[in-house]
Amino acid sequence: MTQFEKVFRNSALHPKPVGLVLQYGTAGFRTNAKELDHIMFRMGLLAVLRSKKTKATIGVMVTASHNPEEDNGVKLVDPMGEMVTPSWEEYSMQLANAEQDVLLTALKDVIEKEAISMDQDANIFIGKDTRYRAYFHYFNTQGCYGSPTMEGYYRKLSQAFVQLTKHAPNRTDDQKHLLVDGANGVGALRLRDMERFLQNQLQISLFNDCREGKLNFQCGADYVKVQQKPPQGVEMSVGERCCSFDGDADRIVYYYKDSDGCFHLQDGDKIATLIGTFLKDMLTQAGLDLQVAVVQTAYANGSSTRYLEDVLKVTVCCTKTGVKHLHHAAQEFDIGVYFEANGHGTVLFSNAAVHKIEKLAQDSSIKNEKKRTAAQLLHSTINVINQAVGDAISDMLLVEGVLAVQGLSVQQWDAIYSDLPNRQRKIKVADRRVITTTDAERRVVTPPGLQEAVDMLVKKYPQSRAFVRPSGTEDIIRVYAEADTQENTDALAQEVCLAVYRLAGGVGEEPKPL
Ligand code: G16
Repeated sequence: MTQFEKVFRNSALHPKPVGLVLQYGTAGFRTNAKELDHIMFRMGLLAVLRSKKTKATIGVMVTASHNPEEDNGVKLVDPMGEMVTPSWEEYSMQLANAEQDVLLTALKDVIEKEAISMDQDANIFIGKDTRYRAYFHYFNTQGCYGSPTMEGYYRKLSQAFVQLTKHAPNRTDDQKHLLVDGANGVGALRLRDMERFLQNQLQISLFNDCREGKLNFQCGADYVKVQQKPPQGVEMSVGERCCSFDGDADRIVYYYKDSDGCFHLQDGDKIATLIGTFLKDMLTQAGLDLQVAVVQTAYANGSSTRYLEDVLKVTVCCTKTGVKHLHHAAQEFDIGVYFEANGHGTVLFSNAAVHKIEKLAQDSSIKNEKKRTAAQLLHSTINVINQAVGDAISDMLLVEGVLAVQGLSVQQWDAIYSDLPNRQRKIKVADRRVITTTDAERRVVTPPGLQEAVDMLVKKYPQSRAFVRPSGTEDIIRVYAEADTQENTDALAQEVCLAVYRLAGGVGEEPKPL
């Protein structure tokens, strides 16, 4: 039996529901797990082709990240850890949506267009989160994932973190203490394993750690960010530093409670600002002339953008939602800090920047201690960061390291700038594809009249901004609003929701004020 005959026979065991069409969205295919059987099979095929083409290991990530537990998803990861290149997103949709009888034609089309040698070996790494529907036995993994890689990761990051904190001696136990909400996801399991490598430089109290409770349910980074309240199951005292991961541990947000019981959120924008400020400080002290840029999306709080541009004086770019877009933009600079407000991000250093920093950090002839220390700190910063697409644990270690070195409490970090009140809402419509956008998703193109309605509403409130975009991971429209007060923000968000409901085919009950 030929390879293609085997593919055809096995694909029949994972049939595509006739007529079902799925899009490769913000972070791959993502929907109710019941609809994904054929997708998993077909993405296995595509991963093999991508590996043969690149002659390198390809990643297959089986996760629906922040979505509820009954959803699942899959995305392909290119050799350097980036999301798969856009032309291959197209191929993935061709394969995913091909009816059963033309699947082989679609497969052969990719092989031909990309001139893939089928004699080349393929190597696939598979990752999954803690969802119970994580099927991945379809893939030919050739035994290429396992514990040695995890230990390597723990050791590398922990050593870099310990190096960073050497420059922050005499920290009290309180300062070393961090509450972590693991969202009952994979990050909780990994963090438990990793703790022993941290040499007591971080003392973690872990909550929502998979022992009980559902993945992402009333916990996790998305819940905390969107609801603007602490997760269930975390016992916070006044002023204690807390953070939440999401289900697949690629997002992180921080928060604390003040003496009046008010909740304060430090989201991706605050993290980017903290890191950007630290890097600029260190570069100045080290006497290195490297350009730092911060990449954000439309969700970035207006105050953060103003602070970065006017006070910190760094270049700020805005891209469409999705790590793949931010990552690409950040690669254009010596040092590109990118974070989505939802806590997804990392820092990229160009090869030239790494080279300059390494050279300086190893230069024993430097007499100026401040300069030497700054170079070493920059060097440890590079090592603590996961430059692939970031992850919550490495981001957490970087934030903890920066706070320690700068001697900042969570309240002092929060006081760097004040967020404008903001609100995110979700609206259900019959077909979310009716809304198309432009200008990094800040303006609506279709349906006609919707952008004009949003513009009119925004004019009613001081310091306000609002936008509307279809989600690429959930079957909904997202609405974002910010204004001078929470009351005005909520009123604006409500009015924009109504405009979407009326002009873009809302379903179910009309949106109500929160
Ligand atoms: C994914 C993407 C993020 C994006 C988020 C929401 O996150 O990786 O870049 O911000 O979806 O996207 P959307 O608004 O299009 O639904 P995660 O953490 O769910 O993988």
